[in-house]
Amino acid sequence: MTGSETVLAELRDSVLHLTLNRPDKLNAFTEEMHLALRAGLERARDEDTVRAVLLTGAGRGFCAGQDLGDRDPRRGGPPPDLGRTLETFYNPTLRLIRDLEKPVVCAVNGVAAGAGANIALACDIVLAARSAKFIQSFARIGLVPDAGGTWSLARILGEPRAKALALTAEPLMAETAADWGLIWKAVEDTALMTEAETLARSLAAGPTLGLGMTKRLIQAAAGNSLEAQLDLERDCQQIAGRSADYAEGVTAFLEKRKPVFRGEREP
Ligand code: LHQ
Repeated sequence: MTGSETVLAELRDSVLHLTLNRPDKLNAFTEEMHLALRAGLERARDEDTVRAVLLTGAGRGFCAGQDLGDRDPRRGGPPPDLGRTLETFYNPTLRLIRDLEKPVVCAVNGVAAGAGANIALACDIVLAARSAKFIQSFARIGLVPDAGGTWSLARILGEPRAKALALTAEPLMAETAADWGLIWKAVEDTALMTEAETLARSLAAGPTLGLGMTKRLIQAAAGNSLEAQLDLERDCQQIAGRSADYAEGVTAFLEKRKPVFRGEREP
């Protein structure tokens, strides 16, 4: 196990497990924690031995967003520059998750509030414990949703549900989030980690180059015309078709056996 105490990092079966670890504060973000999570994601980006990421939280919560004790207004002084906080701490993390060409599984083990909810929603496959809830809590404290929340909520849910969640800050239970297509699925609390680990392990044993480009393609789709997307699919497939994992996948199919993918990042 490596990483600062506020984010635990452990590589097992090619899956980098990143666990937000301030359970007594429902894993609310401090600056130290931001940097530790970023270091974990950069490791996932840079090390070929990492072929998938599993993000979760320690204790009864997933993440309660920014640590509100960090900027106690009762201490006085000039108001904080939260735009700078976002640019310095949150936005790099969001970009790392989205740009990482490896699958990122998120196991939402309990409440996910504020930026904590939106970091979860930025991940590629989100599983949540049935008891978990997602709260766009920003309206309760006079802020706007951040960490990509307005982007993902509007895109995934459409304006009516996105606006209602953000304007009311009402909790959304995991099962409804799954019914609405906001997450992949809600699972029994006791089954969450086993199911998330099995999924992450199986993705980590997959054709990493192809999976990474699949993620890139799907993310590009909303901003592309059909023409542009067809071009991008062609270019990615050309690369995938030259990979050792493609040759192995076809050979294994013809030999009626399970493929053994090596997950090389270059064809
Ligand atoms: C917390 C927190 C927390 C500190 C629970 N901070 N201690 C970006 C740019 C820069 C600045 C501003 O923000 C942002 C993005 C954001 O994320 S803004 C949104 C920030 N988050 C929130 O507003 C959520 C605040 N938390 C809550 O509403 C509740 O704690 C929820 C609904 C998450 C959970 O409620 P409960 O299950 O009833 O737990 P609790 O409230 O009793 O919390 C347990 C402990 O965790 C407690 O500490 P204590 O020492 O009293 O036991 C809380 O104070 C602490 N905690 N969230 N964000």
